[in-house]
Amino acid sequence: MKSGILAICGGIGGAKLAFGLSKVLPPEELVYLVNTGDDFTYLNFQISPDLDTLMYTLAEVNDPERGWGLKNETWKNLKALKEYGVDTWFQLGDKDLATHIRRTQLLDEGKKLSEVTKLLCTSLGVKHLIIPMSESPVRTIVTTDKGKLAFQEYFVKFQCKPKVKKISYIGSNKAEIPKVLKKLIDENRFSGVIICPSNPYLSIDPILSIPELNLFLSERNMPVLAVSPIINNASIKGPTSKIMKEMNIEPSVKSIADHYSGLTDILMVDYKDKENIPRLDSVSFVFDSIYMETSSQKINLATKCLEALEGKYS
Ligand code: FO1
Repeated sequence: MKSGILAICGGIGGAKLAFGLSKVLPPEELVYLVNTGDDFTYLNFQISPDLDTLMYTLAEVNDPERGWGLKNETWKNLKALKEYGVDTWFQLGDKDLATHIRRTQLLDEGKKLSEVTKLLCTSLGVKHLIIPMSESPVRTIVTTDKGKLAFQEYFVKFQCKPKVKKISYIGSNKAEIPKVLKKLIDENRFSGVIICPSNPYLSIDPILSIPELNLFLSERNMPVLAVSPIINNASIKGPTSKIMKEMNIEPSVKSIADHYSGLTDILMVDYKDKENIPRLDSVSFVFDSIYMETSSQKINLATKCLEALEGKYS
């Protein structure tokens, strides 16, 4: 890669913009850095939900309705496990299961998560490089009124119902940054960074909690643009605004601007929030329609983000 964009993302919201970007920039000009704080071991398989959501999305085999997993999925294995009395609170589809079997097999052979991700992506025809934030485990732990919960317990088993008190990222201080990412950073290959509209606390902060990656963004020599996950004081989808309220943070674009303060230069917000913009010297705001459902909305927003990074809005 000569000089390109680093897109930081995790989860379903982030994958929408990530898809748009993949349609605008070729693999030589775009790399994805993905949250692995949601990863866990389930039924002895190594599961990396955010890596898979992005991989399936770019391969265009994702299920658009559920947001996660594969389209045209079947659930025979899940049904059979249930018949054996297995607690199947985390649903693995038959085809999706192949991804987890293969990932676990390759990791057991001693391959790094970044290598495994590349191999899986190649098999699915994904040409853009997807890099996990860490080779070693970094785990998001949600402290709630029901106690400490591992991310997937909080998110899937308890469906984000417990009240969030604190979110921690265990292992981030000794995270092993993938060599391929280190090299791109050291060689100044990025001309801009886009933080996708993923949940800031659950999907982006695990990445920012890794000291080396935080330093890369704080001491940046290229512009960083973040897309707000909030429109009109509510999350676009998912539990972002619920979590913000529980942590006594007002769900607003101002709070998002404060959250990313020092790490971003540009915040892309929805036209609907034009009246809610705080005066901040460090951040410039750009406006567009940031709700994405169709492919053309995703491509449009990706194009607008790139134009904003190029200074076309300033
Ligand atoms: N999300 C659910 O709400 N229920 C599930 O049973 C579930 C299974 C699942 C399996 C594989 C996978 O890659 C993702 C899966 N997800 C499921 C989504 C996942 O929990 C979340 O999208 C992310 O971790 C949040 O970014």
